[in-house]
Amino acid sequence: MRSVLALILGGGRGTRLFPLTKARSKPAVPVAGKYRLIDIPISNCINSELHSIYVLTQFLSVSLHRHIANTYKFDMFSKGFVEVLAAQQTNESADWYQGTADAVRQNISYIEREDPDEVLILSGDQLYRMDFRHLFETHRSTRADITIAAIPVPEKDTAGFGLLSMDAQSRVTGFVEKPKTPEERQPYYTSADWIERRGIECRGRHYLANMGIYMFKTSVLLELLTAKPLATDFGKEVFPRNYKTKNISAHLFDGYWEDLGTIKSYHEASLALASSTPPFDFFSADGVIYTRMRNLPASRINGATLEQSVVADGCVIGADTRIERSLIGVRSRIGTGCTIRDTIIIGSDKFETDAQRAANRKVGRPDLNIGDNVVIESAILDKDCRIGRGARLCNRDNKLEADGPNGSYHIRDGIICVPRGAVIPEGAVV
Ligand code: ADQ
Ligand code: ADP
Repeated sequence: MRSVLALILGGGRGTRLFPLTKARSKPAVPVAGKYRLIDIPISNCINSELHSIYVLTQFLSVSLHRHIANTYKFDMFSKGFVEVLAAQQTNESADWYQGTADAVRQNISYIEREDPDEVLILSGDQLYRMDFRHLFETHRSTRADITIAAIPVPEKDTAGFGLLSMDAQSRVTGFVEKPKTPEERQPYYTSADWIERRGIECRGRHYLANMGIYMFKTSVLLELLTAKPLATDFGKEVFPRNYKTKNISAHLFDGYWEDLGTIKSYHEASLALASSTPPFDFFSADGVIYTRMRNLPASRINGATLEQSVVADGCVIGADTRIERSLIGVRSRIGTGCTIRDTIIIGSDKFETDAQRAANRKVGRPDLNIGDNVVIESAILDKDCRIGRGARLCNRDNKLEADGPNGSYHIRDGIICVPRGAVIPEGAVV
């Protein structure tokens, strides 16, 4: 894998994950109690012996930079790097990255400097475990210009994906980005026989979806990115324009793979991790997911009841609190007598001292995280939020979209999101 350079697409404007992206770039969004989104693709790269990695992001937050610099260190004998390339004003461009292809084009000088044979382009907002060496084998053995990772999906799940059609030799013969009508989808129907001959059970999944994971021969990537008219996106322009003239192959994948790019999918996939049979296994010995080491104490739980929940390090959970199907992130402090269901609590950056808690009382400010007798259902609480005692966050009016006073909360897809550092006063009802 020494000839391969990885580029991780760290997100556009991040509107789909708002308010988690209100004050941080997408790769820095916390996930699974103690990780950040960027840890997933970087860990996949490291586990595939791929050690040259750039992360392309729209803005460079201090916390993202610190996270990457402190987590991914290569020693002097194993050459490698993980570096963040933020969209910036240069002589050639004064814009943010306009799309995925544009993001890569704006960093061509970094690709040329590394001079790799292949460039692996990855999405930064997916939860999966893949050994990219297998993709590389497919790419080399089919002598492809481009290899796209593809997963079979049923027709009902096709709306958000690019679809591929394939010939008997596993060459891509067609590509359509997010088809809307049955007529547009129809040419992409793949027979069970075709899929099963490649060792994958079809189970009604007759469409091959583009996973947003691409391996390019470097010369072909540079040619396609500089061809006029300039392409903005891989899915919208580069593949539909070039599948006829370039040799594109597909690498089939049949494991767990989930998008975390919207509030709804982030909420669903996170809660699935807390179930008794999680579809993605953080405990797996092959394919460790790395993150920054924190020297946190083990969690202290006193008379609480937890069901299908995950609790990270450094948490304190009070008596008579009931937590169901929830994910409790680092340094969370939860009071007594609470009920928490279907909720992700991201946690805190620090612990409050007794003196700080006494000071909170004086100014009438709730303590960090969750006070006593709070009820929360179907929510995402970002870092350092303060939920006053007796508050109820249950989306009482069943709203799909709403914004609370002074940005104290936002409801997206029916999920209550409390932004980083927000305060919900004592006894409030949302
Ligand atoms: P989308 O899911 O719509 O479709 P897209 O918006 O192209 O994804 O983003 C792909 C990745 O690039 C994401 O990780 C995103 O955060 C990142 N990204 C987007 N815009 C960016 C920008 N301007 N700068 C930096 N990073 C950016 C794509 C394909 C589909 C395919 C799905 C699979 O187009 O064909 O099926 O991914 O998820
Ligand atoms: P987390 O992953 O725990 O959310 P953050 O990067 O957001 O970590 O930082 C959490 C807290 O720890 C912040 O107060 C930050 O200033 C501090 N911190 C993080 N990394 C370091 C470091 N390398 N040195 C000193 N303080 C740090």
